[in-house]
Amino acid sequence: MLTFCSPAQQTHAPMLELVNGKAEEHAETPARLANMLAQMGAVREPADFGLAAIHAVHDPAYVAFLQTAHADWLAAGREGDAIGYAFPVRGRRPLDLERIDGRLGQYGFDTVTPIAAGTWAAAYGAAQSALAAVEAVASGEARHAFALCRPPGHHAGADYFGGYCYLNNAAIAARAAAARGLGPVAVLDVDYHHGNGTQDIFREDGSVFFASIHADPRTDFPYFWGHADERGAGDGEGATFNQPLPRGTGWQDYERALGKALDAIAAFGAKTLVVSYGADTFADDPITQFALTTEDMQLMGAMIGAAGLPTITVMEGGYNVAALGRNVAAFIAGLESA
Ligand code: SP5
Ligand code: ZN
Repeated sequence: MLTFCSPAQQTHAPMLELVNGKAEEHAETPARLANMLAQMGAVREPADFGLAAIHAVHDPAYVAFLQTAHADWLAAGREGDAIGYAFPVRGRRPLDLERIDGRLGQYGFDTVTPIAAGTWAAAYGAAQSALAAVEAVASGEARHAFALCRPPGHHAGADYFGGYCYLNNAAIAARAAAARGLGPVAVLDVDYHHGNGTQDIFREDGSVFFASIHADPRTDFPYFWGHADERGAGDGEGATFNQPLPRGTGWQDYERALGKALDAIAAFGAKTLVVSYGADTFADDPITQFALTTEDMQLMGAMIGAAGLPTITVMEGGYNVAALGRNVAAFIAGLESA
């Protein structure tokens, strides 16, 4: 598998996340990527494709906020990572705030996504890895390409960060792929958590299909998105397909849902598939509650490969660090076996 990763991606090292009333060690660590790289053969460094493809998805004011947020935090006399503590409820008017705490609240939706000194450089590098994977497929160099993105992206919207995500690598890849003539594009999100950012970005865009299989938001993060009745809006009505599954779901039920997602993607007429792959569906993941095995990751990859579409896979979650590389390798082996 042609695989991309930027060294800049390791400069993001958030210290803590505020969760369940406690400050805990952050789950999205540089060790995750190190473990994946140890299981991967040669990995290529992406070229720099610039900001244009990022601005095709994200509000430039939000991108500018990300670029300076940590420096603004330090300038306000703080130390460590930037974390907001005041968030506007839905429907509050957008304000052009100056104070870093107001800006963190305006652009963020949780307390588990700190902005550290290296966050912007890493998020930018991850987006470039996703764009390099698109370019490899668009140029005909590869049928399948994999971007070892970190930080992940699928919880980030056009103008917000959250869920350990800052730039939406899958959405950036999907838009870039369409612009390179690879459309119609479908995004298949198999991370344990709902890809709320991707859904929001394409909610009213009927040219990109979004299918997600995830833990029921009634019990799991991100809570406010991912319910089965969210089906898109306007021109995008019917181009969003959510399948929330209960905690404890194993391969048998997962496979059925994946079959339905792939059927819907075929019915949409997708020519290219962007996969948001999270290994946090793994039974022994420390922060989630599905029951897939490493062998199931291979079956998942094989089913996706059997859809017969060129794929651009971007890495999302997966927090069992010791098993992460093995799970990714199994998924890739399955994808390539089809
Ligand atoms: C990309 C992705 O998988 N994001 C997931 C974000 C979910 N975070 C919610 C908080 C979960 C509890 N964190 C446990 C902390 C362990 N130190
Ligand atoms: Zn996840």
